Amino acid sequence: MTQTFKPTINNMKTTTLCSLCLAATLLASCTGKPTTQATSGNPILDGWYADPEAIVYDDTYWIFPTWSDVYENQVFFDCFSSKDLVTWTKHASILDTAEVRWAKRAMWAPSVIRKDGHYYLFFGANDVHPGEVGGIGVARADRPEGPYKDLLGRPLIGEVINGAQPIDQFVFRDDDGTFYMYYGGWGHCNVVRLNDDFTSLLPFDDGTTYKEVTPENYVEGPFMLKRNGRYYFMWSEGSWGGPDYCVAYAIADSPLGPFQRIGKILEQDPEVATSAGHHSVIHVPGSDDYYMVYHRRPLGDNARDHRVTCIDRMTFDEKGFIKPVKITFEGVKAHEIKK
Ligand code: FUB
Repeated sequence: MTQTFKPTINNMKTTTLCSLCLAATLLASCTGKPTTQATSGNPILDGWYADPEAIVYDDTYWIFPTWSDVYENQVFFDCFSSKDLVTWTKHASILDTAEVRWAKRAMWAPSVIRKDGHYYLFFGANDVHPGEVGGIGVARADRPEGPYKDLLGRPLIGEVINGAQPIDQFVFRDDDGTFYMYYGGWGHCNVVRLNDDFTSLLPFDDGTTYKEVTPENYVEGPFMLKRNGRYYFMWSEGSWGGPDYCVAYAIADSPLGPFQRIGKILEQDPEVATSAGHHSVIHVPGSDDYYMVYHRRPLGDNARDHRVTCIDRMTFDEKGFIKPVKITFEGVKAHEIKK
C-alpha cells in the first residue's frame, strides 16, 4: 500500500478537535472523571476509504469500506471494528485479488451479512463493461474479519442487465427470511433474490429474475432499511468525483417499491466537506438510535480518490420521515451495544 492518510487543512480542524479531546481525556484522568474520548471525530478511519458499509454483529460495530485509490491499486479490502463507535480497530487485507482470481482491479463497495454461522462479503470488481469479465462476486468467512474465500470462482452477476452496471450491491434480509440484493451503477438499479446459500439468484413469483426499481435521480449506492414495517430505500445521486454527490431516499410498503423520491438526506456542507454520499446506516439493536456512515471529501481537496469515511446521527421526525443529516467534524458520542 503506497498511499497514506495526510492531514489537510480541514482534517487539521479535526486534528485540532482530537487534540482538544485528548487534552480533555488527560484532564479527566487527573480529576478522576471518566477517561473515555468524548466523540468519534470525523473522519473515523485513518486513510482514504469510501463506500462504507456498516453492520452490527453481536456487540460489535463493523465497517467494510472501499480502499479509495486509482483502480489498479484497488486490489484488497480492509475492515474495521469498534465496541463504541469511537475507537476503531483495523483488520487488514481481509480479501484480495490473489484470492479472487477473476478480479484484477477496482474492488469496490462491500456489502456484508451473516447467515447460518457464516459471514458473506459481496463486492464489485473490475469496473466491468459489456464483454468483459467482472461484476458482483461473493466471498465467505467464518469470522467477520475473514479471511474470506471466493465462493464461486466467478462473478455472481457479470452482465449489464436493464442498463445497470453490476456494482454497488446491498444485501437486505426481510423479516420473512427473504434475502434481496439491490445493485447497480450507471443510473439504473435492479433488485434480485438470493438463493439459500448465496450461490445463485432465485426468480420472483412472476418468473423474472431481475426487476428494475430505479428511482428518480438514482445514480448508484443503494441501501435498504426497514423501520416500523416500512421500507426506507436510499441511494446516491450526482457524480462521486464531484462536490455535489449526495444521498436521497424513498419510503415504500414493499421491498420491490415503487420507490417515490422524497428528497435529499445527505449532502455537502461548505463549512465542513464536499461530496458526501455512498452511505449505509447503523441501527443500534434495542434502541431507536441510527447513525449514517458515509464518505466525503475534505474541503479544498479536489482529488478524485481523496474520500474519507465519517459518521453522524440520523434521526426521524414524528411522521417517520428522515431528517437531513448534519455532517460534522465532531462525529458521534460513544455508544456501546447493550445486549
Ligand atoms: O468507490 C468506487 C465507486 O465510487 C463506488 O462503487 C461508487 O458508488 C462510488 O462511490
